Amino acid sequence: MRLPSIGHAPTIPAMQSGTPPARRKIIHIDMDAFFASVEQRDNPALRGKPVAVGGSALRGVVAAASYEARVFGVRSAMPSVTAKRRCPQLVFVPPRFEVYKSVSQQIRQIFARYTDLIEPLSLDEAYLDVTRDKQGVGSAIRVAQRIRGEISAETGLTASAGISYNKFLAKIASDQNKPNGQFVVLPQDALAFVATLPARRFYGVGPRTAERMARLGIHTGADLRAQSLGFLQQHFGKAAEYLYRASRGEDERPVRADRQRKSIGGERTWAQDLQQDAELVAALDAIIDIVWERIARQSASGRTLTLKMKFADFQQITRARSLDAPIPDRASFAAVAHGILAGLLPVPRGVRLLGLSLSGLETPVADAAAAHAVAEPVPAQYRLEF
Ligand code: DCP
Ligand code: MG
Repeated sequence: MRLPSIGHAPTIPAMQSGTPPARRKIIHIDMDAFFASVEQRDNPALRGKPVAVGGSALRGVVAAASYEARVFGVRSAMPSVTAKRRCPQLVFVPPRFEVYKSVSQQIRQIFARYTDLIEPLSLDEAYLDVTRDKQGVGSAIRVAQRIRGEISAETGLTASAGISYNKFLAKIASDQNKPNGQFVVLPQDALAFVATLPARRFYGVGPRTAERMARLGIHTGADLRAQSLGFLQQHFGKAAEYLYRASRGEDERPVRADRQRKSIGGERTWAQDLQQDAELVAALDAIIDIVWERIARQSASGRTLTLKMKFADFQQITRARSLDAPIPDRASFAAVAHGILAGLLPVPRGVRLLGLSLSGLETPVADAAAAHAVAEPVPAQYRLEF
């Protein structure tokens, strides 16, 4: 056989072998009907019922739909009126972001038992590189099973997982056996798997691109793979290279741990534009209260404070000040904020929005490993068994 099976074979360049190179073991984890499942977990009266998280607080849009609601065609991002029409008995529940965030932290702690290479995509989704898992489990399939088991035991919620040798395939795979399932795309099966995928499932292919593809006779991964790079460039511009490679089961993007430490902040738009110095100083005090409360709650500390100001004509400016050491307390935080504002007074025209954010955050101890984790190259002779 010309193509040795993976596990016995060193990495073979894809172009020569026709089998994509397997250098990594990637898991994509995605919680099932996340917000809706949290609400059903915490309120037994909602279990078994069609539930939509959303409503007035999200301007009448469904953020998440329980699986019972999806049977009726209710989907996330759908206007609530449409959802209600499709499913008159639909129960709307307002979102509780603090709870979703804390569940998100819980699942990230579970991931961290197995790898430091964790790249969260949103509250309920992450890529993990488990080429070398911390527990020495050795099998990505087993790691995924264990993670899902621990999520279920510790949060009472279910997750689905996709397992493969790159991000593209792992992400698609996690949808394959949803909810509460997992699916592996082995290197030797990847081309056949990709060939059958509808073009829509490729990242970045929205309804409009899919339509254009259909007009060119491209409906599946196999159709995409049949095109030359030049043809794809001519029709899809910058996306061409990605489509060309993905349709061959290739995606070299590494899992990036802890991409960008987020800032903590807040802002407010006032009903009437503020112009007087005293009004602006008072408004800033209100923002300081809001933002410092958030900082204190998360025990965050950071060195850079940024003030954002949006004028009546929507022009926006930001001014930042960085200290040598983390801002130690509320009084210093307020002093720095007022110092920045003072430099902007008097304002040339009315101000509709003021915001503050703290960045340059110190890495929490629990995340220290992640901040430095990088995917190491895997030696060619490394046995990659999923
Ligand atoms: N979300 C949102 N607005 C959107 C999409 C999602 O607020 N337009 C929120 C609600 C979801 C959560 O993010 O519960 C996760 O999004 P997913 O796309 O993963 O959807 P679900 O987890 O709800 O469902 P699935 O089981 O398909 O993953
Ligand atoms: Mg999800």
